[in-house]
Amino acid sequence: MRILILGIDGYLGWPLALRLAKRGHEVIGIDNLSTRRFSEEVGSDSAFPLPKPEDRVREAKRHLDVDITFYIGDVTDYNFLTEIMKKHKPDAIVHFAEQRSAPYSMKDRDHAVYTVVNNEVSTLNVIYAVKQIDPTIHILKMGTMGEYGTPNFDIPESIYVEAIVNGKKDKIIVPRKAGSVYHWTKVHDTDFLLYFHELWGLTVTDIMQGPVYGTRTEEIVDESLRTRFDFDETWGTVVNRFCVQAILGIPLTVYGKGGQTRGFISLEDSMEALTLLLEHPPNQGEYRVANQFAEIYSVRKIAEMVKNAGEELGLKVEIGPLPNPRVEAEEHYYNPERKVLPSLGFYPKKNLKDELKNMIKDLLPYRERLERYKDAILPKTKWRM
Ligand code: USQ
Repeated sequence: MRILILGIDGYLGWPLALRLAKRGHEVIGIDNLSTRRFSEEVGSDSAFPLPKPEDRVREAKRHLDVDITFYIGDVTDYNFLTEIMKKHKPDAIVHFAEQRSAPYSMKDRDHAVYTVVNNEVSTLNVIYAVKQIDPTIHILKMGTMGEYGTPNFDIPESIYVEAIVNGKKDKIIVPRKAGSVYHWTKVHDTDFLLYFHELWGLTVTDIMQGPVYGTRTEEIVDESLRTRFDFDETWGTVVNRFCVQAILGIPLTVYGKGGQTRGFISLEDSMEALTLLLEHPPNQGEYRVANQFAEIYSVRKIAEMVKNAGEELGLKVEIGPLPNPRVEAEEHYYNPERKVLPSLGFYPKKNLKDELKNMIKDLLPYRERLERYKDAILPKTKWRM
């Protein structure tokens, strides 16, 4: 297949490019390199130094013998996007080209507005470009489990549910309750995609993914192929952050009671799941929702697991609960359905306990580099300013 990855320079985009190219697909990518700039904006950087785009492409050729086409540009520029689509005629588009950080979206009005404009314009551009150029293209859209918040019902793997409202039954979109401006943009993406799918018969996979952790995939066989790894308060997600904190001797930053529970997935398993969804597209004109996670844990449990993994590797790790800078449920029910990926043959190969040790081992040689960005670790962004 010919696959266009929007956001190819990111934590998921780059390893997905390597995976798909290695499997014989033609991979074309676009990125505006915004995460590199935004990480600098908050006084941080990737734990692993990132090669320039042209060096990434060259190293992929050298180590994996694959050809990847990497364009620097912005998906919110409609002409740029459609020119590339006309040139490469993709069978599928993977849409990762969004601002992906909840704290970044909650810093102030400017960051909220940027997040909304970037994420919603990019999604609308993808929708209109597919309609204009080839409506049979499969759109694989990265959504988030966070669209639903933490409801007191089992999160279904479908877009509609039957509900009784004021005594009358109807089919309604599964209720969503996002917990940040970023998460709301993902809700709106789903609403736009669903609306235009119903208008124009677009073929869509809407992936509801939980937080991803990890440093490795099968294709990362050399330092030069590593994907970015963020650990600051804005761009790092909880597991990745805790591993770096364990190395730097910072008490693990459990927010509030730590009962916040999410569905986690390793980087390797995320790549496996995305590849399966691409290689087994839905029927033409179908809207498919896939809940993408492997194991469910609370933040408190993750902190205990990181502490154990760190101590087995000789680190002294403390857990240091902090007042929660976010507004979210700290003890709640959490039970998302998961049928679509298993029906395609997906079973997670990795588990958090083993991966934590691999992550800490991979990060330890970069301790000095991590020290440089230590000030960006403790949370400063507050939901209630
Ligand atoms: N948390 C802590 N301590 C920390 C960092 C986070 O206790 O140092 C807590 C947060 O309060 C939250 C949970 O851990 O309850 C997850 O936070 P996170 O920063 O790992 O993830 P989140 O902000 O939810 O966003 C990440 C990705 C986002 C993706 C989402 C999936 O950045 O792109 O959509 O995970 S989900 O969480 O299912 O919404």
